[in-house]
Amino acid sequence: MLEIQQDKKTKVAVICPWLKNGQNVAFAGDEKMRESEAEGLVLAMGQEVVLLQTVKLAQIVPKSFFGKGTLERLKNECLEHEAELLVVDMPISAVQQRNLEKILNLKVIDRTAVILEIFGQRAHTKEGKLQVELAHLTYQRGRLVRSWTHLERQRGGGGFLGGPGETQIELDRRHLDDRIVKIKRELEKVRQTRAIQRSARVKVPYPVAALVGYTNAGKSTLFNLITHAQVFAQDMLFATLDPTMRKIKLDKNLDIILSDTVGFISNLPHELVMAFRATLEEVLEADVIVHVIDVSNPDYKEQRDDVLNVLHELGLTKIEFEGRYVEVLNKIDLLSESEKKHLQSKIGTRTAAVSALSGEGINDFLQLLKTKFSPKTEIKTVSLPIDDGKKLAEIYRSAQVIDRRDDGERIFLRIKSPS
Ligand SMILES: Nc1nc2c(ncn2[C@@H]2O[C@H](COP(=O)(O)OP(=O)(O)OP(=O)(O)O)[C@@H](O)[C@H]2O)c(=O)[nH]1
Ligand SMILES: [Mg+2]
Repeated sequence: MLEIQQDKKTKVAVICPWLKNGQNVAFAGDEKMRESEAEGLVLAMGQEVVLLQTVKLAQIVPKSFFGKGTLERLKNECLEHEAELLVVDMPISAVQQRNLEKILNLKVIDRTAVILEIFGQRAHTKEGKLQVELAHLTYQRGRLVRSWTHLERQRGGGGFLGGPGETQIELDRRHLDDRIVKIKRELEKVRQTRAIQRSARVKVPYPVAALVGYTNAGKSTLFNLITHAQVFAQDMLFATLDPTMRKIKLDKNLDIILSDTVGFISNLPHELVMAFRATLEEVLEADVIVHVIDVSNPDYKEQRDDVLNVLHELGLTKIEFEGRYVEVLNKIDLLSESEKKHLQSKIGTRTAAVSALSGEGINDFLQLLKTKFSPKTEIKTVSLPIDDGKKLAEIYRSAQVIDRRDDGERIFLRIKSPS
């Protein structure tokens, strides 16, 4: 992890490289949106941004990422703003990182390291922590191999800025491999425990609604408003890394569990995709999926598509969406009257426009949510051993099976049955 002092904010210079040849990071928005996202990440890390700029590049310089002229200018500007850390909003190699640090006389990290740091600060369940550590070790291991150039072998030994020698690298690599194996084993154990807990919860006849959406969309704020629970809600990206669940009463005879989840982000570093996806497992088992969208964000349509794509990739087919998908258009308090009118005129039967901050529209949303949990039927997930044919036949006889999955050992069924 980064050695950032907890009591004092680190002054950070944020540089967004913009490749002129179009080989850009897969970023949908324009320069301003990219800058504000990169700034958001650094703020989410708990640090202060003293310099924020887009740097146009004709190409990436293999050794130092930026060209000589740019580096000269950056060095001066970092000095002027007293920056203590430089964040490059793109993946950079270990060699580039070390050379940049040497030239700029400043600690340098890339986008992946920033997100890892945030995930590390936010993870609070055992599984979340293990996933982040695994992602971190994988990241470190990748850089160890890549940084092993002949130059470093010659140089040997060395402190932070010099390359480690061959033996050291071998040792480090073996050490990392050992840790990775150990963490994977621990993760497996935690997952098994969780599966048991989950099947225990299934026996409690509460259907589940999961809040999903882009980071900063307002999921935790909405969750708090509805549950009055004190979940960490702040103007930060990734305020939540682990799902949080609370029971709420939608109606006299309708108790459901509301589940808050980690936010999506575009262009997630590949080391983190697994860690992120694992946190979404819960979402797949939810009876109703509530997609929270920040309509005050100019980029909200792309963000909405991103989220839907990931849900599709995770195995939620269009048919599965039918009847169990709700959209919440959030932050309408930030829209002008005419924008609000326009939005409201387009609202369909599965959508509610709300402000999780002021409470406007929340009743409409709760009403809409209620319709998704029909009082006459109950949707629940049951699991049984894969070889229990008798029970399986019984379930098929007495209920309507909406979805069926198995993990090799157990079958998971989502069923609709009279309550
Ligand atoms: N103006 C306005 N701000 C809102 C509204 N809902 C949430 N916010 C603000 O948006 C910021 C992010 O809200 P969160 O609830 O933490 O967002 P989230 O979706 O849980 O974010 P992650 O946990 O990072 O995925 C906070 O500063 C909230 O106060 C709203 O309806 N109106
Ligand atoms: Mg949150």
